[in-house]
Amino acid sequence: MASIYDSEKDEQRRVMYRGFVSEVFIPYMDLTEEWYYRTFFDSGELGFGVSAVPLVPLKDCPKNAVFMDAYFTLGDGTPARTSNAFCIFQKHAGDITEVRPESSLVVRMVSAVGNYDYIVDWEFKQTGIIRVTVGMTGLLEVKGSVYTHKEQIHEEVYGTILAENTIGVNHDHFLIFNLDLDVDGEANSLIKTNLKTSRVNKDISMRRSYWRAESEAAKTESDARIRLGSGATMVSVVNPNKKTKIGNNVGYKLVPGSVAGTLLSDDDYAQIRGAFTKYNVWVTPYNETEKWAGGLYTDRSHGDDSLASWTKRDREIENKDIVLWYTLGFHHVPCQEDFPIMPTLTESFELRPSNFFEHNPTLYTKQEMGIKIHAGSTFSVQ
Ligand SMILES: [Cu+2]
Repeated sequence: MASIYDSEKDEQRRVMYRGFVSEVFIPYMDLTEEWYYRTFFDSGELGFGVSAVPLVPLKDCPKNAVFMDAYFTLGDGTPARTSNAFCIFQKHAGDITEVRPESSLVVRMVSAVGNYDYIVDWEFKQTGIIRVTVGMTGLLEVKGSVYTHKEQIHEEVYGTILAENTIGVNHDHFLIFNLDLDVDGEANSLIKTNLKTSRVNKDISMRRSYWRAESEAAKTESDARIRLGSGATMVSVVNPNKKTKIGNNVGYKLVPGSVAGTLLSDDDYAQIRGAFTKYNVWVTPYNETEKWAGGLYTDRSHGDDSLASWTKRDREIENKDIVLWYTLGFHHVPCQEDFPIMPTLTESFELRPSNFFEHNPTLYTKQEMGIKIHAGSTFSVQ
């Protein structure tokens, strides 16, 4: 749970009940017998949390980090422990915010799933911004080939020749986050803001066009399936029951990072199972059984127990405890520098206060300004 101390109101205000990586979907684009089925669900098939690696002090996390263990259940029901699965530290990156050094609280885990390593940072800033950063590195999934030079290749090889006899196969990385926001309380609504260009009549202004923001609350799940990309659609979660002094609904907006949608067709079996990639944003009413976007038994999934199928019920989502689902994604066409180990590629997104505070909260930052997260213990940034 993440809440932020509002120094003007002198109270802890809730922002997020829970947030986590729900699924990581990596479909490869090779049609051959040995490869066509390689459409990995790193969370549902392999376990994103189970694959968390023990973090090494001073290597994986800085000197001031505190470490926490993780507990999970093995296949036979016995409990198991991963030591140092998380580290939590105050970060002084040398960045500035409003003329003072920025400091933030970072919660980190690293999951080594198959051939890739994912470094996931949840960063809580004094501005109220929650920034989620995913660093990807590791070994490319490559295949052997008879070819030793690009000029020899006159057939579809589904990727790039990276070295002699080695092809790096094209694929996607989609990480879908389950973000159970509780913006200043449980009852929230999704607001879609569309920027629309309007023509201007000559007798009104010297200008011929301008854009205006049109906002509406999503009433049901089908209203909240959103494709991002052009920047003209913005998404925020507001508490419709709470307003600032001057009348705006308190809210948090999603500032997307790398936006990629699926390029596969709806009837492709990989896409039927990974249908949540069809939109970048979905919203569902909170339901404790709906945690895993690819379904509970992902490895046997036919797509009938997944985020895309749940939302077919088109439930009401206005002024309710809602979950925002956001997919961070990119298409990966391998290049030679990715071989044999890919340099870390970093992608991120933000949840950013939007009329949540009366003013820029950092202007009032004193020693007591802080961000509290509850993750078994309580930590705060001073
Ligand atoms: Cu990749």
